[in-house]
Amino acid sequence: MIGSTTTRALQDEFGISGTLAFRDHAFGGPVAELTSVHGTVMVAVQGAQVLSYVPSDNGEVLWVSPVARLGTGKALRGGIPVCWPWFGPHPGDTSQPAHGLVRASPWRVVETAAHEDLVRVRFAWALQEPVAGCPAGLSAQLDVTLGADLQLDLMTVNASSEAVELTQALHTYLRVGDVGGISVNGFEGQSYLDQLAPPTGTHPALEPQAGPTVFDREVDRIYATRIDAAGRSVATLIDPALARRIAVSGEGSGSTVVWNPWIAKAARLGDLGPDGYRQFVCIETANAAFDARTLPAGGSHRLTAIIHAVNG
Ligand code: TA6
Repeated sequence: MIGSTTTRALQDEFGISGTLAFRDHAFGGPVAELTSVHGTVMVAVQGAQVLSYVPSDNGEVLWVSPVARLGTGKALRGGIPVCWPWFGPHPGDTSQPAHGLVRASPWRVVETAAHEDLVRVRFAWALQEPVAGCPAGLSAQLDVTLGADLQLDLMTVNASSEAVELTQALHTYLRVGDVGGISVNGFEGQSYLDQLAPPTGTHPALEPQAGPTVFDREVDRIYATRIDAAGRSVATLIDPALARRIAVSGEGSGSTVVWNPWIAKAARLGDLGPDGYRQFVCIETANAAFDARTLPAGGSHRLTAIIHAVNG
């Protein structure tokens, strides 16, 4: 458990009576709890990782492994891990952790705010020295806002004197009634990079998506996201068993990762709990693979995910 004095200090400095409180979570670390007329959100200080989102008119939207723990030095399985400043394996250094540097690392709480029906907590993380090709001066800020939906804004600033190639994802684990009965709309006619296809040289083939995305095997795809005139994308999870639809909208993102490990990979991962693979699907708002972003010296980029659940 990260020291409860940390939690007490966070509560004293950033707590907002009746709407935002810090407490030690059973998973073993401090969390921020956001509460409003729209529902509740819980965010761990470790990884600035959203662990729960319960709208006032719906059930839990996110999935967290029943065997998840904070403070183990590993990313907690579930919720919305922040993959930054690279997505997947490090492009040049296999000794680096998958999905970047910050998922299992404590972030700094820098601000909290409550305004009308919005409640927000802001976290920050900054590279103090160069790591794996990422220069000191590269920093991230994550805003988690509870309103009529859940919004995450991941802002990257490159205050270094060199250009940085950034890949990243808000790796959202959505709770489902049974993964075999769901479908995901929004990628019909789009191309995707099949992460399960055997590597084929420097330019892996893009596959065409015909119809909704369904799950009867391991699925690990990086879709070229369809962007509207406002620069926004949307993927919709249809979940008949829970009688709900969940829209995952993105801004600043040209790629969306859709993943379910299915049986064999779930067994290899070993931290999903019994039949855990049937209880979630990941729809990840990203800048991944072909959608990497180059930040010039002094440049910045905002990646936004907006999650909204509707009954029916
Ligand atoms: O987002 C899909 C993915 O890259 C999969 O390939 C799988 O590795 C998943 O992320 C989980 O990665 P993790 O490092 O959290 O086990």
